[in-house]
Amino acid sequence: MDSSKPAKVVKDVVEKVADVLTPDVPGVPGSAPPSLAEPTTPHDPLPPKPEQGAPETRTPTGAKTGAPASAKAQQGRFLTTAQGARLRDTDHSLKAGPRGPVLLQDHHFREKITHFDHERIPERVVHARGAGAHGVFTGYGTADALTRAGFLKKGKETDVFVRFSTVLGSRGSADTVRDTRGFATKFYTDEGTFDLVGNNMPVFFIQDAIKFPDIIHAAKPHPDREIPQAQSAHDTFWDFVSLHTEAQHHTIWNMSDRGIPRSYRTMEGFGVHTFRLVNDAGETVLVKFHWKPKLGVHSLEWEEAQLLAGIDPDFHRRDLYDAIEAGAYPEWELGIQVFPDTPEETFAGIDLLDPTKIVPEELAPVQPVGRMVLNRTPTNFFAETEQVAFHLGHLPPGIDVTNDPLLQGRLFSYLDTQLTRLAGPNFPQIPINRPHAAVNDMLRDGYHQHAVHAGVAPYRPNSLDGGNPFPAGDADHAFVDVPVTVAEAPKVRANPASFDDHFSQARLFWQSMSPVEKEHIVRAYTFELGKCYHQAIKERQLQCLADIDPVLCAQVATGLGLPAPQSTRPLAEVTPSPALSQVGREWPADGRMIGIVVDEHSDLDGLGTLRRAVFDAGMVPLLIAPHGGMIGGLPVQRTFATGRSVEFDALLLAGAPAPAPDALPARDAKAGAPGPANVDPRVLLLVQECWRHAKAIGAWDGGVDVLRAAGVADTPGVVTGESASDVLGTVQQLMAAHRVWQRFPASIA
Ligand code: HDE
Repeated sequence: MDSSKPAKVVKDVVEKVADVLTPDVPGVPGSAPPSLAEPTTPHDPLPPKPEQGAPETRTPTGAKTGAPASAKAQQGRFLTTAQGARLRDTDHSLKAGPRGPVLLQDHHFREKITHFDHERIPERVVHARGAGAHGVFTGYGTADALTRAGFLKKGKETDVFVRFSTVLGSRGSADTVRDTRGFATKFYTDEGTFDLVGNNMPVFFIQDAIKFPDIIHAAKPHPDREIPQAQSAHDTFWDFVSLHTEAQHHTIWNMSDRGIPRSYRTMEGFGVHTFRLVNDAGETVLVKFHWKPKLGVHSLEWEEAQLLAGIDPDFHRRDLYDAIEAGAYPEWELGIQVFPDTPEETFAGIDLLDPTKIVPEELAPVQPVGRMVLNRTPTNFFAETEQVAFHLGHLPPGIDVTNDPLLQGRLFSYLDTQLTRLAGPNFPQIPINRPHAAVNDMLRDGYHQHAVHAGVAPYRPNSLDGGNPFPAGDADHAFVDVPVTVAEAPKVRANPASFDDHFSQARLFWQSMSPVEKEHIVRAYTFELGKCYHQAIKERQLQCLADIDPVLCAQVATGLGLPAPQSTRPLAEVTPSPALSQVGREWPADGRMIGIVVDEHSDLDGLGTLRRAVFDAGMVPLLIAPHGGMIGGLPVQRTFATGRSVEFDALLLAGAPAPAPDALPARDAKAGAPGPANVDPRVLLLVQECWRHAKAIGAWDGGVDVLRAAGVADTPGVVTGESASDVLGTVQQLMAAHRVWQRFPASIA
């Protein structure tokens, strides 16, 4: 499929986004709410979607058995029991008289309540909070010389399902917490499912999977009070990472803006480990996988993230679904860094088996091998997003693993965890997990067996089922384990000596940041360590920071009110990697949200033209007015009571609304005296927050008075003019850089 849309389509798309975000307004064509009365005429359910079907039952040779493909989720017009008996009442339990006790014989009551009692399954032990989407991957054919994997061939389209997640929080936790994000992709390839189970950061806290319970126990809420939720800002996390110094590189990524993405759509993804590709000739290369977002890598500002956790805890989930449902499909390119498969398994002196190390893109460029477009939201969250089961051992021919000890341990964990989470070994038969390749295994029985296997000989060799199933030959695209030589070595519990360098790449990351990104990192460490109760933990982490960079250490120490320790080791000479910085480039502003503050005195005729101009620029205008309903013949999407700055990427002020009756009186913070009384205080807050979060602001007419009242007129990134058309173009240009970076004080060089 081709998502490169002509301008007209983009315009339709953003209009649809605005519709999605527009509440129903009585009397407006196309937005009349449905009747509030309960419908009583029986009619068919919504047509089932393909994924609602249960797995087909097949013979050992792969042919359909003819047995019914089991029940669809919803059939027929009438309410039934789980056994299909029609019901006439589901609102009253069977009682001995209207005031009598409920009878044990009420089988419908017992079925309904028993099923309800068991609706919840264990949440994922990590990555419990997530959001998923369907899409399509199209290969470029650029990796043909390196791998036999068919889904990477030129023009080949493969269905995918992606689940994004946070790591630490429970299922109901907020989206915008500071954390690593999961980026797991299931490619339903013709040659078997491939799961690329990555993160939005290219390194990990530990080098050996046996440490995973340690880092997770340290980062999860304290076992006594079960707080804090979805946070690393607490003693046990910092206790562990300051003692276990191999975690320092991943930790500085978490403390950077990467830990608080603006959107799932603006995240990079990384396979983290080094994988091995093998081509038809059996030749191999080592690779690292990267996802590059079309919209660039962008983040929230920490205060925005904190506000959003309360104002809209579902911010990332909503953003993903709104964009897809409006047709503004999120897009990434899949790329690989390629390294020769040498016995040392190193590149430019970097150990490729060490998952706490990156290979800078300047040394090994990321080469695009395909493109992914997410174009469909799940039909049912539980059935798809909750039940999807990823596993690193889901590999198609042409992609194999390496000896990275973290990767090796994950090969055990992901299969194991599904046995508890999805209650048994038949989870591959759940519709979302079903391979799109033909399956003919000899696995039988077990809890929740949905397939009705025919034949009598699920073993090999056999003659009774005609010898089926047969091993695939060389020409049949079988998975072949690459016969890598394993060096003769003693069995030991030890790491290679090259794994001992824990600081030089954390320093490389720090040195690659722009001043404003460094400032954010300092603030993040200061916040997180400031939340710790134990002085010794803060001091120990400051020692680690001193071994990363003395400037970083000194700044955080100042914030904590502690002395900055000296480095205990020589600081590595590093060459910064500009590719690690998010600042300094320009990106498309597609799908960005523009808030437009209007009131009854605004140039209402010009409003329609303004909205059109924002649409035409590929962005989404949201009108913010003192009241709901309509203004100037246009629907109001946010009121001063429901809108908050964190939702918008830029703000336009087309009016100076006076305080509405539901506004709190404005007060001057210092004196407790009345503030600028002529502007609604919520508009002032909107403007001041947007300014603080370095968002572009444009104003004309009465809007210019609001800028003055808010104290932000004539500052960087605040544009004024005679009319909307004067300011919109400049605001748009400012947005290409994501934020007005010069508004942040850059005290660190
Ligand atoms: Fe995971 N991880 N992990 N992890 N991980 C899980 O599997 C584990 C690691 C990642 O959306 C679990 O099905 C171990 C690195 C993602 O369903 C579990 C180790 C990376 C997801 C598990 C790691 C990840 C998981 C929990 C250390 C990035 C969510 C539920 C060796 C490359 C997948 C589940 C989804 C989920 C184990 C480290 C990414 C327990 C033992 C490194 C994106 O199996």
